[in-house]
Amino acid sequence: MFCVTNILVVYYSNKSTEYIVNKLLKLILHIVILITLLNCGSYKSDLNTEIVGVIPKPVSVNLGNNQFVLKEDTKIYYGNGSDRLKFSGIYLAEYVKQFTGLSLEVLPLTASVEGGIRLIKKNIKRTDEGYNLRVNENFISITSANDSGVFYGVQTLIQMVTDKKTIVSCSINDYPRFKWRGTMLDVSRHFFDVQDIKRYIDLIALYKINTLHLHLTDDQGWRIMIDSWPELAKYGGSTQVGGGEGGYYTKSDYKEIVTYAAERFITIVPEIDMPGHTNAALASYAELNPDGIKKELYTGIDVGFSTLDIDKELTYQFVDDVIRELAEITPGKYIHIGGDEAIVNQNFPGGKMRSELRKDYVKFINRVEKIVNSYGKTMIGWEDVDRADLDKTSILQIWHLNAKNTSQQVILSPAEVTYLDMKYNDNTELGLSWAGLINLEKGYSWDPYSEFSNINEDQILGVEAPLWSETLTTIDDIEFMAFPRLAGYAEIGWSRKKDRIFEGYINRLEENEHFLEKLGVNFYRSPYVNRD
Ligand code: TNX
Repeated sequence: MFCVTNILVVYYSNKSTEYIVNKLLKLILHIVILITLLNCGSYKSDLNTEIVGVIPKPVSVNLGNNQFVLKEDTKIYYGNGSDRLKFSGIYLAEYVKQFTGLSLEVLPLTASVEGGIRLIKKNIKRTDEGYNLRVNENFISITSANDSGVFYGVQTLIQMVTDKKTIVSCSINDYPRFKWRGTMLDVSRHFFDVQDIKRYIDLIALYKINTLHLHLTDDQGWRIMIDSWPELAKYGGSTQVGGGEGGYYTKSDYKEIVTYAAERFITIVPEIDMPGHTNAALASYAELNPDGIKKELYTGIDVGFSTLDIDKELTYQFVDDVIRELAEITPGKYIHIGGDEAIVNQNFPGGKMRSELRKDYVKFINRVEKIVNSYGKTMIGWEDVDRADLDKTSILQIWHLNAKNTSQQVILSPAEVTYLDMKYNDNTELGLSWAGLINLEKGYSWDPYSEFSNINEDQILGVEAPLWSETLTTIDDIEFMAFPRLAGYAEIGWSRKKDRIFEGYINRLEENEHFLEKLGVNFYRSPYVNRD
């Protein structure tokens, strides 16, 4: 300002003092107005999404100054005669019914239609899962190039309805940052039945999560029927942590889960953990054991004591049978083979030492990868499998913040910030704390690119938050540990880095808690959220 004054003084030196002071005052006034306008602009755009209260935060929200009012005779129209759009229409109608009591009819869209809520698939600029949502006083429209985008637009609208019959007029353009937006559920340490899994799928779909990784086998239980090795599920699935009755999915249960998820644009990624974490299999078949003796079933929570016999040909026959049968009932392109914590013991049963194990481990993973590929699937393994000579298609699931360089594609699940089984604080009764406590701020305030700057951005497929179930026995327990943190991980996966501000997220969460309440979710009430 001092500089500007000097220049002006020189410029106007031949004018009267009064004239100069007037000019100066005007200039200052203009500058003040300009700064105020600029500030208002950025504040307003952030406020817009907070008013709308949607999680994950949409890319852009412009609010209008009227509203659409839902009435008993409001219709939902689906375009293109498409069953998938019809499904999205019915989905929306069910939530509107639950929240407002209104029963909206779902009908095909025709040229003569006026008003209503319209779900339309057509060529728009974006070709991914993005969508446009327009609300004005006459109609609501959701448009996308893909069925999935229409479904995501519907999820946004569902969050905007909650219990209101009026929806603020707005124009939302939205699209995801990452392709992989996932969560994992451990159904081995404790078994959760098909109903529980469906409930979890419904909840994660609302936050635009598109991948559910099921950790189907571990030391404590084998949870999927494999016809050629039936004792795996029948005996190996007959208990769980603490000694409960356990359980397993029949193939038809599994297919039901896969279909239910696919309708909601969620891919199921099945995991068979090997060569470690295999006690349930070793207890079911003596011949899988290095010493040929059946193990006892295990109901504790230790890790790192079990292994398949890497030297036996029968082991590879076993792996082939399991992967083949699983691939047959898994339409998604991925099979997760675990591979974690396989060489944690100094002494391998049979007396081999660690260095030799390392070679054995590499040999094992190399063969398993070929088996997975032979059934047309892409292999995923926990980061430990990077020791093998992996094919370039195989994907690593990173579970530590300080991950090494790799040339594979990666999914990020760093335990220190994404493990949903870590306690919120010292008083959280459920959960573990080996990777630290994870409160809402810690879980939210990290970014994939900055945190993993040693990995190229184009190698990062996305983010997945795992929920291990050593301490969880019911769907209520699952909900308590997953929500609201999972909403934050969904936002890390969907929203742009520059739009993610913790305070803004907490403001939206305040609104979103009403939504979770309406859905009867047993979510954790974090002290970050204002509930006055
Ligand atoms: C680590 S992360 C595990 C699991 C445990 C979990 C408990 C990883 C690949 N393995 O076996 O259940 O910690 O938080």
